[in-house]
This record gives sequence, C-alpha cells and structure tokens, in this order.
Amino acid sequence: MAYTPGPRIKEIHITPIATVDPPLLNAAGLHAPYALRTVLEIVTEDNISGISEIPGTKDIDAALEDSKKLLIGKDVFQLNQIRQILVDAFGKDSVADRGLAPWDQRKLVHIFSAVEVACMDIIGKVTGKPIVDLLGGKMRDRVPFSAYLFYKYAGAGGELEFQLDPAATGWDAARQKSALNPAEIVAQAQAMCREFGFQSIKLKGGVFEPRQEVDAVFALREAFGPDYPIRIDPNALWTVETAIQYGLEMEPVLEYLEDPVRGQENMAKVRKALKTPLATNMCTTSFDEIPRSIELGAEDIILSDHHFWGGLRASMTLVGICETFGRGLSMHSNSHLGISLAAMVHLGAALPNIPYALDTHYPWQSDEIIMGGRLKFEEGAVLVPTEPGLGVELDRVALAKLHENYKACGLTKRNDEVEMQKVQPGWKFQAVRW
Ligand code: GKR
Ligand code: MG
Repeated sequence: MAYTPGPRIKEIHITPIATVDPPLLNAAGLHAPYALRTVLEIVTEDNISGISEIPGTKDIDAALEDSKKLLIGKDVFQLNQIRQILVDAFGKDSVADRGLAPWDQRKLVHIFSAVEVACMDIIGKVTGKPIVDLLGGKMRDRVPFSAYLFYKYAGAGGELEFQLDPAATGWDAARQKSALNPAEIVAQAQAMCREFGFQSIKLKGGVFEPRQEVDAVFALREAFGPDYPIRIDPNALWTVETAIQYGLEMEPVLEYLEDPVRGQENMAKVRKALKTPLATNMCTTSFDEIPRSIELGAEDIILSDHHFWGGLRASMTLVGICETFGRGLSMHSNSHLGISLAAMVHLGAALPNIPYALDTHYPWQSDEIIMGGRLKFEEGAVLVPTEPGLGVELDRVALAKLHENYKACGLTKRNDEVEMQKVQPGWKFQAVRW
C-alpha cells in the first residue's frame, strides 16, 4: 500500500476566553472573578476540526498567533516535525521561566501542548479512534478524580464577584460560600463530594498559617473517616522545619504531602524526614529537572499536567521515566473547562495505573464551551470518551459568549497578587512564608 500523507492544516483559530471563577485563595493571593483560558481550533484542508484548551495569557496567545504562519500547510500527523518548528521559532523554555507562582508560566510547553492536542483530535477523527488509543490504548473505562478544596471568600465570581447568587442551589450555592476555617472547609468538602461523588480529598493550603490548615486536615479526617485519602498542598510556602514538624503530625492521616517546600534540595530534606510520600507540580516540572530530582530524591510522585509537560505524548514519556526511577505519577490541574478535562481523561485512561485520584478544578467552573454542557462525574470518576478524537465538540455560541467576557473583563494575564491587593491593600506574595 502506498504512503498516504495526513491532512494538512488550513486554518488556526485562537480564541481567548474568560470563565467565571469564584474568589479562591492560594499562596499567591486570590483568583480573579474570571479565569483565562485559550481555545485553539485547527482546521484541515478537508475541513476536519481539532480543538484544545490551555491556560490563557496575552503572551501565549501572541506566540500562538506567530506560530500560525509556521504551521499552515503542515501534516497533522507529523507532530515531531511540528514540535521542532516551534522549538526553532520560540526556543526551549528554561526552568526559571516557570516562575515562582503556583501555576506554570512557560511558553513553548503550553503552545506545543495546544497544537499537539488539537492535531491529535484531528488524527483521532481521521482514524476513527479516541485519543486514548493514540496513546497506546485504554487501561480503564473510568478515570477517578479527587475533590479539590479551596479556602475562599464568599462570592460567586464573574459579574457577581463577592456577592452570592440567591437563585443558586446545591453545589452551585455551596461553591459561593466562604471557607475560611476548618469547619467551613469540611462543609465545602461535604457539598462537593455529595455532588460529584469524589472519594479522596485535596486541600489547597499556603493561605493561612500552617496550624489552621493542619487543623482543617484533621477536621476532614474526623468528618470523612479513614476511607477518604487526604492531601494538602501549601504550594511551597513552608520552610523545611515547618514542613517536617507538621508533616510528622499529619503522617497518620495524609495520603501524600504536595509541594510543602520550595526547590528540589528542600523537598529532598523533607522527604528524608517523613514517611508520607511527597508529590510535586512545582519542584520537578520539566525533563531538564529529572536528573537532579533522581540524584537528590526530591519527591515520590510527579503531578504531570499535559498543558505544561508539553502535551499528551510527552506525558506518556514521563510515565516511562517515573516507572524506571520508582516515581508515582498523578495529575495536576488549574482552572479549566471541558476540552482540557476530556484531554486529561484520555491521558488518565492511558496511564499504566492510577494509584492516586487525579486533580481537577472543574467543580469550581460553572461555564462550559462544549456541546452537551458540562461533563458528568459518577462516583468521582469521568467515563472515558469512545468517540473519535477528544470526543467533545465546540459549542460555538458558548465560546463566543466567553470570548465577550474576555474582552469585557480587561484581564490579560493571571495575577493573584493584584487581585488580593484589592481586598487587602499592600498584600505581598512571599515565595516562602512560614
Ligand atoms: O488555582 O489557585 C490555584 C492553584 O493554586 C493552582 O494555580 C495550582 O497550580 O492547583 C495548582 C497546584 O496544585 O499547585
Ligand atoms: Mg500543587
């Protein structure tokens, strides 16, 4: 049989959107009333469309815009060549480009992830296979996620900002309530687990002094019992001494401790002192950092994220490295909608095993841009799509509405420090606080 080239890229559409986000707190400050995402759509010469979603910033959008001229005419199957073209144009990100905030600020990894996922959506449609099959095939039918709790101010986000929507009921109403102490965190967990059926719990820490957050962990254990694994993520705000002190105290109840301290050296020190596994999406976040991670023994679990590990196939490479060096692998998340969730589910389904339920921010978002509305969770898990490609299609009306939000809200880059200063004038992000 003769070689048949794949479909060629005819058009690339980049749509920045702003999705309603409640006032969630973290180590870097406060979420803005909208979370920014960018939706990429690639259309081939034979009019097949592939989509993807990444964190949105003006810089990444501009770089994606610049990449258009490089990618038009390219065969969507030639992902290695496409990656090289992007590396040649934008250079590789350095480790320092990640920044100190809880979220990753690199450029190339995000651009390549956006292009790769959209191309794989097309490849799936051409071959009639779901993306999970392109990653080597399905290891499970349902992908389990964890409840992801946040300290937060009262408020619905979006236009309502810190006000509540009186018409909201159930989780929609619970999502708007404040959570500023252990009792309110437990109430948030109960409402979220009731709605989504999650069977494990993550608490985003690094907001209050550690005693309060550790008390919240014990309050969760008290309320949910030993069958619900619990993790806490102070986003590297603790000192080594603090992490060891509270890490030892939480040892009987923690499934893992996520990024208690900043940097691989400090993580390795804490890891030596504790039996609890350490996980990271901040200290080992690129292939360049793997050798040092192994040398030092910086963490037990790498929280992969296809948005910043450079795509789905790169994440599968990471799985192999983790297996070789005895690291566990799970998944990190940021504020996101259903296109990202679908990609995470395909990747989650392809992993050899899932020892820890994956992270997702999805319950915090109320908008959706895919046909059929928000994806469903059953007992905390999402069914792996069986349709070709990602298995989700763009709702263009909803996309246009969220693009209008983007134009109206005036945000072009995530900056939680600035948002926090609107509430607490003079508040400053500190890379290490307690
Ligand atoms: O959305 O506030 C947030 C989180 O803190 C997020 O930015 C982190 O990237 O969820 C993340 C994490 O696990 O570190
Ligand atoms: Mg984290």
